[in-house]
Amino acid sequence: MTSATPSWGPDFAALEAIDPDIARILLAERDRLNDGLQLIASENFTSPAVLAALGSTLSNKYAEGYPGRRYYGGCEVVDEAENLGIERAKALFGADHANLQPHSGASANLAVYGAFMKPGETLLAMSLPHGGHLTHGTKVSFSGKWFNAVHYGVAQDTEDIDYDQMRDLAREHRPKMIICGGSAIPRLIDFAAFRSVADEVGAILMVDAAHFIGLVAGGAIPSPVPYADVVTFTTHKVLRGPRGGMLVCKAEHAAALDKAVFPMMQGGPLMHAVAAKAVALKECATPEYAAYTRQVIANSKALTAGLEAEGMRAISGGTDTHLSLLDLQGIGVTGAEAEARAGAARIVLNKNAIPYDPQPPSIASGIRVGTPATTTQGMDEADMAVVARLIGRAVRDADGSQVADVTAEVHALVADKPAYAS
Ligand code: DSN
Repeated sequence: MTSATPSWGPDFAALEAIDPDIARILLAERDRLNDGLQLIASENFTSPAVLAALGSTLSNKYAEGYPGRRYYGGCEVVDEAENLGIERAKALFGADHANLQPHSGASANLAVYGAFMKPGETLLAMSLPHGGHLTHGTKVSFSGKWFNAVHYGVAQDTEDIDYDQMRDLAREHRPKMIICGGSAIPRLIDFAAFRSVADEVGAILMVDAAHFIGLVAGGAIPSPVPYADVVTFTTHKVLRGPRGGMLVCKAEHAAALDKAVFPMMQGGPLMHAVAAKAVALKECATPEYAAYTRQVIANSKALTAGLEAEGMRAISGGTDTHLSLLDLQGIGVTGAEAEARAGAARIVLNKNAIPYDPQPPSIASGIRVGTPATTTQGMDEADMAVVARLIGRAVRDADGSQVADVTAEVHALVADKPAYAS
């Protein structure tokens, strides 16, 4: 079989020839993305340029260490990629220092704990059922097994972060580290408030910005970088880069955090992923990306308003970001039912616990929806109004009688705005 692409780059024909099963799966996943609405708040459609870097010969290189200080020969080329990425990250976020090597957000968080904490010491973070994250001290994670985790939540009336509770817990427990950020927080976070509490009790402030760092990169929401000792994030959410992690920090913490990423927590970096992160950071520095991030939020607000009109209650009364959390108790549907019914009509979203949820997490009373992916494919507020109506129909469709109709409308909506060209 001949190939139109050179032997050193992504070569789909070669893959088809060698492994037709995996080739078929790759096409099936592209078709799945094109065939419906992707509303998982933590997902996006990364660019062909990022995918090209991921599918490159940089995947071959061992490069333990950092640019100019490696434990292997032949790193002069990958050094250039990592240096470009570091400089782009520093410029984009106004940070003193950046590390692009964490394999994931969890790895980045692990490195921060490694740099600043010893087993048994105390961290203060948002509780997972209120919107936090697995790696912020839950009992099933290393972070909850190795450290004494204390959790703040949202206030019952506002459903926004309970800053008074956070401050009181910090004063009582004197944590070594305070963490803000999470995976289901629709509202802006008051980083100055966290900084002032961290200063008062002598704690390190870590912001896990995985969900919203892309909005920061585009200038659509305020940045945590001036306030935090260290900001960790994933690179594949709104930021629209490859799957992976990253951190930026103040100069005084650079050496400790670099040592914690390598050699404390990781071995060889994934240089193809590091290069792909550099590509994404370049894309994020453009006016087009800034406009994209503003549209992500506009779409999120429109989708949330539409879902409220469908009888779903927006936790905290709305959203300032790319995601919202909807309480479905008022329409008598569980999160698990909603996820399954929407999925049957090619609308992909996830069930999610809501604060003070009476249901277990496997059922949940809510759903989480986000607009990074649909905005990448060019949808606007008018499209979101249609999407909200389709979700409303799908999640109420207990007997499946609406599946064909709703699926047809989903297909009409995505027909001229595919995630990826076929
Ligand atoms: N699993 C990610 C999310 O969906 O938000 C967080 O790690």
